[in-house]
Amino acid sequence: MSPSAPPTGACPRCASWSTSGRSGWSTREGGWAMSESGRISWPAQQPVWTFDWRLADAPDEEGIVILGAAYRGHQVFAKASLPSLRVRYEGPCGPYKDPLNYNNAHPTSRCPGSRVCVYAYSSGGLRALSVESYHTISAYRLTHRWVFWENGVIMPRLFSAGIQCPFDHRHHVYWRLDFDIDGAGRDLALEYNTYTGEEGWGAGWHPFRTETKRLKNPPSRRSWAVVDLDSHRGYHVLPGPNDGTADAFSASDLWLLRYRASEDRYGRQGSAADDGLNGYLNAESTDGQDLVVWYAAHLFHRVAQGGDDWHGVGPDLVPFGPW
Ligand SMILES: [Cu+2]
Repeated sequence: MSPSAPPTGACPRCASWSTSGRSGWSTREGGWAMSESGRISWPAQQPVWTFDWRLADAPDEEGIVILGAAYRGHQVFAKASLPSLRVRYEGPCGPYKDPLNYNNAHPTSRCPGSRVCVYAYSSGGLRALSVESYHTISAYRLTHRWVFWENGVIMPRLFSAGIQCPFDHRHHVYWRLDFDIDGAGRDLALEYNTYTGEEGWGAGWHPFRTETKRLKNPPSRRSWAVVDLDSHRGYHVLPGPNDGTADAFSASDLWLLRYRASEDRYGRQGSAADDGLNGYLNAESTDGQDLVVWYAAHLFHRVAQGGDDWHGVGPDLVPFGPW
């Protein structure tokens, strides 16, 4: 049995999807790095989600990567990943960049044979498939999870516990969402605010036709969406309740970029001191283009809450239109 074989023995419900897992030595550059990867078609009967996943070591360390995801046969992502996780202390430590990779991932009791654990569950009458990895970096314990619901909702999540340095701090989590809704081109991103009028996209919605960076703004219920201009299928990007707002160290909450292969740096995005994303903003058109959305959450850890206090962040990605 390979280390990443489907954990059917450990999880009675694992029989409800078909997956092929494997581990091996390779990277996109042909180098020597361990990885674990697999293919999902879930549920096995009448699949609603199909995608590949991969968890690799350096230099491709970007948490669990989701590749070629399709919902009900329509493409959603070319790739979704977590290429940067930075932490800044209100004290004399760091800042640090904490890569989520194969090497610092560990099997858990739910999936003792693999570092990426795939399991199904039900909540509120809906079924979901979870793909997660558990990591330790120094004193930190981190869980990276993608949840795919049968109604199309996707929940990227990062959970963290453990105190590395006894000061309050924020973990800044950057998800890269390379949307390719119904294919790579013809996508448009919009922003919702309660104060925006009717501009042809429904009350409150304003389209962004060039690259931009944005902040969260809860008073105007600010959120975002990406829509395919031909099929009118799209996804909302809804900030999570604990995702926080940018600060001087991590200065934006969302970047809207035109896809450029050179701007996918895998796990080497930015540094501990700088997320490096503003350099990609060069006023390129985002009107009906191949788009990439970076979403940042800012997870606050108050040291007085202790090292066993788990906190989680992440947006909800909610489909709309005729999926
Ligand atoms: Cu922390």
